[in-house]
Parts: sequence; structure tokens; C-alpha cells
Amino acid sequence: MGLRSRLGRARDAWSSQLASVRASEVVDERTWQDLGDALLLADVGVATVDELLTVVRQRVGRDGVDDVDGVLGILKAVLVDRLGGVDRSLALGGQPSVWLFVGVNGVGKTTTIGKLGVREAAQGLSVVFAAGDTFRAAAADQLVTWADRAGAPVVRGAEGADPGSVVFDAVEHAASRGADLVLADTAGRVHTKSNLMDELAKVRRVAEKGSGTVTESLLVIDATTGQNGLVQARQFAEVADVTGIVLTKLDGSARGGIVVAVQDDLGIPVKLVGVGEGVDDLVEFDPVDFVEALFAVDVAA
Ligand SMILES: Nc1nc2c(ncn2[C@@H]2O[C@H](COP(=O)(O)OP(=O)(O)OP(=O)(O)O)[C@@H](O)[C@H]2O)c(=O)[nH]1
Ligand SMILES: [Mg+2]
Repeated sequence: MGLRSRLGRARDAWSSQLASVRASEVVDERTWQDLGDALLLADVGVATVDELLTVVRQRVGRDGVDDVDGVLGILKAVLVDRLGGVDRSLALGGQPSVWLFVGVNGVGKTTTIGKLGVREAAQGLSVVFAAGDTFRAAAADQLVTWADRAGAPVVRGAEGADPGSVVFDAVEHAASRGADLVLADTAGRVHTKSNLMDELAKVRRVAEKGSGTVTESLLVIDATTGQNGLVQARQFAEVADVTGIVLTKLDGSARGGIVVAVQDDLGIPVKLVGVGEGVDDLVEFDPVDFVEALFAVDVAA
């Protein structure tokens, strides 16, 4: 299934916004206003919308474009440019490599790890899951379900155990088996008085204390929280040395523009996108696919 149908609500919302832009016969102030409103409603963010439209207007003037389709074509190109040119690969290189997943509770960390673990295992990597979310026992159980599907082991601790020690054990377990990759879950909340950010910094340090190397620190953000998610994201980015963003629930968000906002605001590439709860519902973020999917016009049945 193409990204186009999988974007679900993000696409529906954006298409209905664009419909009013497409309806205008000439490009006038109203067109620009409608386009700006559509981008804002998609959660692109005020500053970014202004910058985007300035660039689009310049090119429209330069190229003498005078029809709405031409304007939208330029907007697409500008969006692709703005999103492109960054490395989105997930780095390996440790023995084992550790990919750490951080983010507030409920954003989709455990689900993303599950999907990714199944995928990487299917591609031949030897994977170990680390149940570093010790906030509640159910978190580890959830990870075990995914690990079973991946045919990979899970290292877990007791509820309330030190997350760092669980991740450390998982890394040593992986090293002793010659495994390639540790996927480390973390909690979005903490029991102790030490705050979440301190705990994450500690987990990260401990993950590299033995034979592991943290080659990715992935911040998971829920697209349905829109611009609010950005506020939390900034905090994480400060402590966790984030190497990439996973934007989940894009299938259920009317705010596809958050992709642009996240990358612009944090300066960190969006590497993966979650488009559902199933094992196949995690896709590599591709700017061209994404922009094409958003702007595709539905063919009337
Ligand atoms: N529609 C949709 N649902 C998703 C996606 N990713 C995760 N979910 C759902 O979101 C809910 C929360 O996901 P979890 O993976 O448990 O989130 P978490 O970040 O691990 O949450 P905590 O462990 O509480 O911090 C679950 O019901 C998932 O199935 C996605 O891309 N699309
Ligand atoms: Mg979880």
C-alpha cells in the first residue's frame, strides 16, 4: 500500500484545505491567504509558513507563474527541498549497536521498537530487546509480545528496577551472543524523584559503559499532539543527543505539516513515520513520497 492511502486523516484534512485554494481561478491575495491557512491548519507552524510562502512567492514571481496549479507545484518543490538533503539512515557500528528510544508516555515508543525489531530481524540482524521501561510491568510484557514476533530475546528487570541496569544487562547479553543490535525501550514517566531527563541521560551513559555503542537516539513524537509535541521534543533533544525523530500516528493526525515543523524547529531529521498499529505500519520517511502523497488529487470515482 502506498504512503498516499496510509496517511489517512493527514491527507484528507490537507486535501480539503487545498480544495479551496484549487478552486480559485486566479492567483491573488486570497490564494496566498488560503494557502497560508491550509499550512497553519496542517501544523506547519507560523514562522515556517511565513518562510515557505516568502520563498514560493519569490519563485512564482521569478518564473511568471499565474495559475494555482503552478503555485502548488512550486510549493511542493520548496517543501521537498526543505525536507530533503539529510541522512535518514539508522546507524550501526557498535558491538553491539544500541538504538535508544525516548519520548513522553503514550507516543508509541514500544510499538515502534516492536515494528522495527521485527523488520531488522527479518533483514538478518540479530536483535536483542531491552525493556528499559520499568515503570510498569505491562510495558515489558508488551515488548515480549513484539519480541516473540521478531524471534528475538528480551532482557527485562523487575517492576521499578533501575532502567540503566536493564539496558546494561541487555547490552552485555547481546555482546556475549555476538548480537548486532539492542533496541532499548525507556519509560515516558518515572517513579523516583529524579526527573525523566536525568534518568535518560543516565541510561545513555550506562548503555555505553560496557561493550555497546549508542548509534541512534531516537525521539518518538506523536503527530496528533501537533505543535504541543514540539515543546516536549525540545527538552528531550537537549539531554538525549537525539539523532533522529520517529513521528507516529500520522495516520490519525490531521496535522501532516508537523513533519516540516519538527525538522525545521529541532534541526533533527525525521527518520521514520508510524502510520498505524500493525507490524508493517512503519515507513522510512521519504520527502518526495510524503509531499506527493499529501498533494495528490483524488480521482473522482
Ligand atoms: N494509529 C496509530 N497508533 C499507533 C502508532 N504507533 C503507536 N500507536 C498506538 O499508540 C498507543 C501507545 O503506544 P505505545 O507504543 O504503548 O506508546 P509508548 O510510548 O511506549 O507509551 P508508554 O510506554 O506509556 O510511555 C498504542 O495503542 C499503539 O498501538 C501509529 O503509528 N499509528
Ligand atoms: Mg512503552
